[in-house]
Formats: sequence, C-alpha cells, structure tokens
Amino acid sequence: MSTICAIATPSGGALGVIRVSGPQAIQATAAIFRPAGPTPLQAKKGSTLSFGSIIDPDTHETIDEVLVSLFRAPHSYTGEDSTEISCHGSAYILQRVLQLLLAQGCTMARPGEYTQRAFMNGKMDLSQAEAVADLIASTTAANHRMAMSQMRGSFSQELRTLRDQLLHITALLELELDFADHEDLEFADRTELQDLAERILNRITQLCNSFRLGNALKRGVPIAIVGETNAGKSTLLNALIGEERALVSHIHGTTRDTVEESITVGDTLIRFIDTAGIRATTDTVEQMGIERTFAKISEAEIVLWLIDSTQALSQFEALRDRLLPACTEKSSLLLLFNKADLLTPDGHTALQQAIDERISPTLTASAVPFSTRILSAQSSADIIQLRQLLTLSLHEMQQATGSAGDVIVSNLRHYEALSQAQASIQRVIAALRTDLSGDFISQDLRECIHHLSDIVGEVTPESVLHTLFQHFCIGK
Ligand SMILES: Nc1nc2c(ncn2[C@@H]2O[C@H](COP(=O)(O)OP(=O)(O)OP(=O)(O)O)[C@@H](O)[C@H]2O)c(=O)[nH]1
Ligand SMILES: [Mg+2]
Repeated sequence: MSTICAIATPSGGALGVIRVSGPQAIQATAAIFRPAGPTPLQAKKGSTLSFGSIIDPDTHETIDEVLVSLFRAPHSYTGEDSTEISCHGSAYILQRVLQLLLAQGCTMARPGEYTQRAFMNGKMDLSQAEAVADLIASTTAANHRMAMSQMRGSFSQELRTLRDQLLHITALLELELDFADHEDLEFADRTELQDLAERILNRITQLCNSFRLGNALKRGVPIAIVGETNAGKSTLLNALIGEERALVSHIHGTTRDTVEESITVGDTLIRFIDTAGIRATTDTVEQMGIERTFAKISEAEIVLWLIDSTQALSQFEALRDRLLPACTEKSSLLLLFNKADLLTPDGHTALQQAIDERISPTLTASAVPFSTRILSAQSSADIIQLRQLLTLSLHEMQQATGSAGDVIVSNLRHYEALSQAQASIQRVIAALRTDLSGDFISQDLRECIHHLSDIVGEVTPESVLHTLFQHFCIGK
C-alpha cells in the first residue's frame, strides 16, 4: 500500500493542512520535520500534536514552523498511520512541503482517496463515505442535518436491521429445504414469515418515499411559478430572490423558457422556477415554452399559481381544468392573486368574496392542498409575508414526509438500490401468499439482501466505487 499526501485545505486561508496517510506516513513526515522538543516524531504516541519546523533535508533550509498531528493505525480517519501538517497558508509553502514529501517516496492522493481508504479499512461503510462528500458540500442547515445523520450511521443501522430480518427469513426457509424429504415438516410458519416480509416492505417503501424530500432538500426544493401571461410571475421571481434575474415587461409572453434560481429560505435551499405564461398561442416557440411549464409543474414540490387580481375569476376558470389535476400530488398549491395595488377597496372586497364563494370551494373539491393570498409582487412587505408562508409550507412538507430524526434518503444510488430491494421483497410476499416452494422465495430474498448490501458497499463493483470516489475533493 502506497503512502499518499495532499493539500487538504482550499487556497487563500491563514493556515493550510497537508495530509499524509499510509505505512510510511510517520517516517516520511519525520524525515522533513524537526520537533521543538527532544522526542523525535517516530517515538511519539498516536493522537498527539507536535510543534516544530519543516526542514529541507538536502539544503537544511527551514520552510515553515508547523504543528504536526500524529495518528497511529487503526486510530485514524483512514485506519492507517497518518499525519496532518498545519502550515501557514501560503501556496508556496504548501507546494514546497508537498514536494519534500514526494521526494520521501509519498505519492499524490487521488480525489477521495483518504475516504476510500477509510472505507476499504472498514472505518465506515459506503453510505457513510458518501455522506462525507455531502457534508462537505452542504450549504444549508437541512442538508447538513441529513449528511451528518447519514455519516454517523443512522441509515447504515437501519439497513443492518433490515438485512438481519431478511437473513432470519432466509435461514428458516433454507432449513425447511434441507429437510425437504420429511414431508410434513414445516419449520417456517408461513403467515409469520409473511408478516415479517410485509414489515420489511413497509420500511423499505418508507425509505423510498423519503427520497422525494431528501432529493428536494439536497438539490433545492423545486417551487414552480405558473399562471397566465403577464400575471407577474417574473416580477415575483425577481422579488423573491432579490435580484433582477428574469426579464419583466408588459408584453404578454415575455418569458419563453424556464428560468431557475436557488436561494436559502429559513434553513432550506429553494429552487424557484419561473415559467412561460400559459395562453393559447400559434407561436411554435412559445408553445414549446408552455409545454415546458407543465413539465416543470410535474417536477415541482410546491406550485405558486399567479393570477391577475383584476381578472381573478376568468383567469382561475381558464386554467383550473389544466392546472388542478397537475397539482394533486403536490405538497401545496398557493394561489397568489397578484397586482392587488390595482384594486379599489370595493374590488378587493369583491375578490375576497369570489375567493371564498367560488374559488376555494372548487379547490376543496379537487382535494389539492391549497392556500390563497392577495398580494402585490411589487410590495416588499407582501414578499416578506410570502416568504414566511413558504417557510411554513416547507416545514409542513418535511413534517409530512418523515418525522424528525427519521432517516431520509437523499442519494440517487441508494434510492435505486432500495427500489430494486422493494421489487424483490414484493416478489417474496407474492410467493409466500401462493405457497411457492422455498427455493424460489430464497432467491428473491437473497436478491433483496444483495441490493441493501450494495448501499453499504459490500457487493459494489470496483468500477462503481472508482467513479463514486472520483467526485470527492482532493485531500478528503
Ligand atoms: N401594478 C402592478 N403591476 C405588476 C405587479 N406585478 C407585475 N406587474 C407588472 O405586470 C407586467 C408583467 O409582469 P411580468 O413579471 O413580466 O409577468 P409574467 O407573468 O412573467 O409574464 P410572461 O412572462 O409574459 O408570462 C409588468 O409590466 C410588471 O411590471 C404588481 O404587483 N402590481
Ligand atoms: Mg415572465
């Protein structure tokens, strides 16, 4: 096994850290380090910190004054002997130290190689290793929470429990097979097995379902802004993100393609999607934009339907049959009656009445979770209130998808493996119901276990591991 080294910190900081890991890590570091005290680095205990200088062994030039952290196998991040050299953050110093280490026989670490070694040495399973990358990439409290919980092994524990239960069923069935000659011997009570398999299926399904939330939190919860042309969608997008991102004009059909922008609201990353206004048109390009609007609605978690308050009922009636069926699966549909500043006090009262008596009943009947607001996209007070309303909707969404502390799946690879496991356990249940013979059932059981094992990296092909760690940063 080679000894690897890399600069682990981004450039430009006051300090820079170089990591060394592998069988020669301590020896290579000691060769370029002169400790301030009498004890040489090789003689120090693990998990200790030493002050001293980095010296070029050929020229005896002092390169920097540093702190060296020493870790002895297996008590290190990688499970190998490792050191971390904290230097001053100069790019020149860091490069010099790196070169000295290379001259001592160390090799440059590949991206993610430290974590890959930690995985290979059993310091963490694959799902935990992937959480390390997520943790480094996390920009919001929600992402940080998910990554932290996964890194600390809550998901791994969950998978372990499921696999233990599956192994239990397999063992019982295989015992039955071994004694197949003894006709009336049935070791495994079929209804009991079925109950257990159903419980496993339920949990796997819950985990699969949590991916919708997990993925939304990770990539930004998609919120689509839709409605007729000129309703003020682009004005609203710009106001929500606090930037003139989309073109605004009084001309109908200004936005022709979707415009996306992410911001953090509360502790959650949101991806706002401004869309082409929906109207009957003969323009081919505009028509393509409108088709894209509907594609974005299907992708969205929350839909903001903007309606011009001065034409509220007619706009609502014009689009309800197309929009409401597209929103039944959404966390919520917010009907925003925009341009309230153009309403007279009487007009305002009439609008409220139309909402209460005509619009809300239709929405209630359609079973789409909704709320309504009268506002002006040009009023900063209204935008602040809308942000609060969105925070509330996001909170409800997280509440509905998984209670706090619950495992949330946020990784596509995990989701795909879970979906396969789900299909296998469904086949097991079907087979148990029809009283199929044990060997058919145990094959599907083994497949289910295989897919769960893939998540933690026990049966993952080398090529998959390789691409997976490639996406890590160097030094991690
Ligand atoms: N009075 C008033 N005008 C508004 C308000 N919001 C938007 N507008 C105006 O309405 C017009 C259309 O606004 P846009 O934001 O471009 O509307 P849109 O829904 O994106 O339109 P398309 O891209 O054509 O679908 C512009 O002239 C805006 O200045 C509002 O709250 N009050
Ligand atoms: Mg627009």
